[in-house]
Amino acid sequence: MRILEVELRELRLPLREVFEISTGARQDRRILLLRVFGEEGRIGWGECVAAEDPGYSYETTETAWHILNEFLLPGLPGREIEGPDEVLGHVPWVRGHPMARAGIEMAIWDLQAKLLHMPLHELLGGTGDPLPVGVSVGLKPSDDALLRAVEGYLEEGYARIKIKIKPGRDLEMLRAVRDRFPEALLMADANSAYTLADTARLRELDDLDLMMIEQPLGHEDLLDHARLQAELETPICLDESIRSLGDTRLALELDAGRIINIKPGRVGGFAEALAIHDLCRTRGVPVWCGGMLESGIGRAHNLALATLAGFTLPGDISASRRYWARDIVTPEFELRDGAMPLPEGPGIGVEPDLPRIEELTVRTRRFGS
Ligand code: OSB
Ligand code: MG
Repeated sequence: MRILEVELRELRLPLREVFEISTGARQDRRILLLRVFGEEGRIGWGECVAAEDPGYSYETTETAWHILNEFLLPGLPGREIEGPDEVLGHVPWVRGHPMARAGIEMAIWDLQAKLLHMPLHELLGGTGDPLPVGVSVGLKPSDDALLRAVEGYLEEGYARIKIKIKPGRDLEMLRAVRDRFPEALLMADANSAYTLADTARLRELDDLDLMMIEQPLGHEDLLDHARLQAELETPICLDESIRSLGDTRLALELDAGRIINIKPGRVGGFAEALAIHDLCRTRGVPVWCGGMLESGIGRAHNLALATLAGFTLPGDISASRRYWARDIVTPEFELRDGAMPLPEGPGIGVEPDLPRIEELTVRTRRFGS
């Protein structure tokens, strides 16, 4: 596969509503999109999941722009590669920055799938069946507002509801949701808001029949997660702590969590995500696909990955309108009968709306022309 040209652009896309988690609130997304031009006029698309601020990971839109623009992209056009595994073969010395890497790696997967005339999910080794999916609900100003939101999402057909928590907005709030929806598949996500000193409080969550509690402790603290898991019945799911296969090996060895949230955009792309998936599958550890408030492009990538057999739990792959007044792909992602249908076309299977993307773009760099 020959890479002819690469394009990096930043666009601004406002969320329909504020999304608040324990580390802060988001409204205006600064999204990096990658476009890779291959032979036969085929074009692969990728999205970098880095956020506006370093509240989830050290990477930001700005650091990812820097790493892609200065190091990852300039040497790529003109190269002939066997497949996505080789996309960063010209810069094997670059360390870290998995979100920046993933943006370009996942674009190459899309391009390869298109060159092979097959849907991305097939190239990744998954199926084309519609998937039950979940939704992530941010911190709300009141329990009432949260209950209304949860009710709405259950009516729309989401299979599982994830609720953001933080100290002071946890036990009582979750109990109100559990009392109101006794049968719902519920889980909580703390985004690292607690420490081991909160163990007694977190143990009280065991009564609420949660599927899991996601990333309760520090983003780099596997050892404390292992100590906490030993005290909890509720499985811990790791998100921020898992940036690579190596992190996953260590986490499973330590029993720091019993479920893994795989976000391909967080772990450096699909190759690493597949390796994590395979390891977890061998160990009998369930995985699911998380999200990073992606546009329809990143959402399409996530959905394709989530069709693999080890993804036994619903992912954070909600409909376009959960986040966007209007998505940048057609058709938009929509639930049908409580499941997310897979697009059928080659590659990511949805068409980026180029005129609209142009309108939203604030800066662009082209490599290879
Ligand atoms: O912790 O999973 C998270 C969004 C941004 C940053 C971190 C997280 C999230 C979400 C939303 O929970 C997932 C989504 O629907 O895209
Ligand atoms: Mg999370």
